[in-house]
Amino acid sequence: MPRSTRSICGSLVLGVQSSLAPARISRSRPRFGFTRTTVTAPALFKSARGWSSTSTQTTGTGTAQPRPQPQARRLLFSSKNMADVDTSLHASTSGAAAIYAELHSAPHALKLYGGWFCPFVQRAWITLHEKNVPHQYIEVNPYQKTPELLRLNPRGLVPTLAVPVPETVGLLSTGERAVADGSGPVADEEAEGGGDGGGQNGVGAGGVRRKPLYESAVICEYIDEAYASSGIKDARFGPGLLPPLSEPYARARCRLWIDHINGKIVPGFYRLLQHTPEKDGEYTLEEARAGFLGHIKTFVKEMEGFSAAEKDGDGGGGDDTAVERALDHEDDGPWFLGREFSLVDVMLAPWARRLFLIDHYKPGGVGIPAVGEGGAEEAVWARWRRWFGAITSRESVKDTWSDEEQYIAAYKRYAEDTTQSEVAQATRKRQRLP
Ligand SMILES: N[C@@H](CCC(=O)N[C@@H](CS)C(=O)NCC(=O)O)C(=O)O
Repeated sequence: MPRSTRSICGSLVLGVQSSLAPARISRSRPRFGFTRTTVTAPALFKSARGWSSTSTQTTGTGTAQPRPQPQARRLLFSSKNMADVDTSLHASTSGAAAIYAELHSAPHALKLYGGWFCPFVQRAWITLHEKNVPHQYIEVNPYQKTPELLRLNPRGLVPTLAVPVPETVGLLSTGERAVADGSGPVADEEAEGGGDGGGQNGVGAGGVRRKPLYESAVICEYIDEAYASSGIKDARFGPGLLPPLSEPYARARCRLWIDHINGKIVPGFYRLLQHTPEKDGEYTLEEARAGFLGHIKTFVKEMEGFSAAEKDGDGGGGDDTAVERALDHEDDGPWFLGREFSLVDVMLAPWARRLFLIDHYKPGGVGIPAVGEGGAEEAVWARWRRWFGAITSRESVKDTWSDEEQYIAAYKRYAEDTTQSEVAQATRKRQRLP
């Protein structure tokens, strides 16, 4: 049976607006024709320490940028000499993501340290949303490499998850136990002004111990396993995002295609986005685009509803019957596994959502053909469009998405290949992504 889509944010928007007493939600039409939604509430600006977003300046892109406070300026040149294009990123979420972040801004034993712009973070955020897991979202700028972030994650990357340690649960009262297993809010050390939950093996003043976890794919699997509902009477958390343990092959196959996303599609995305004319001697934009589209097509042919007969052909066949067959699976659901939404969909969602950046910045765009223009591969692209439409309409994806103009400003440094992010450096050197 298809799973019902839960809307956490959608159903809470009105409540949020009224509960944010000082909040103001305004809309304006900026450049690029996108509608900008800005939520202005002190609580929203819980950003990296030493980074006060209440003081802003306007850049050439028309995007309000935080003016670094003295402490932040020192940090700019501390652990890693990151380019200004990285350290001066917009400091906080906006649009729907700002509302979702505000809903999860109260201190909680389970903490997600993230950056609004980061697709790896969005994976973890989508998973928390899908599973309906209570947590605290803390916005940080990973290019600042604060001691707090490095203490939790020596790689200095987001997402980083601070996980309540189960061993302490037995020491807690019933209410605190609910908190430590992530099912309720906590008045812990955050209320005293603490920030990182005690770091590795640290004990907060509230007595909750936490351990860090990082790597988005690992975090998502952890959340899925740790917050599994234990039966029909315990439906606190959303459905599992991998096939059941009784289907080991199906689980392994999901991991196989997650590996394809991580090892082929995601690197192909950055290779295409970071292409500049100066690189033509090394590889052309056309080659980068063809490589990326090739990885997408390989993936689409593995989707449920793309038949074996079509897979055998070079692209599914462009004749009307093949296209109809590819589209004739409406009832089977649009997801990689058909009706079941899974971690495979989660893993690709953030980059699918960011494809418009390639259209925005690169001549010729992503190159995915419009309806009816896929030629011999129309059936493949028809199946892709069905998945793409579904994933970009999914509540968890929409609720963790900031205003598009903010992404356009943030990804300019990738499009111009000026960022010193670890992902970009690895892409330049054709190394495995961090
Ligand atoms: N493999 C990591 C990659 C995470 C990652 O690269 N995050 C970026 C933000 S999108 C980051 O923290 N960059 C900081 C840096 O490059 O120094 C994961 O899947 O979590």
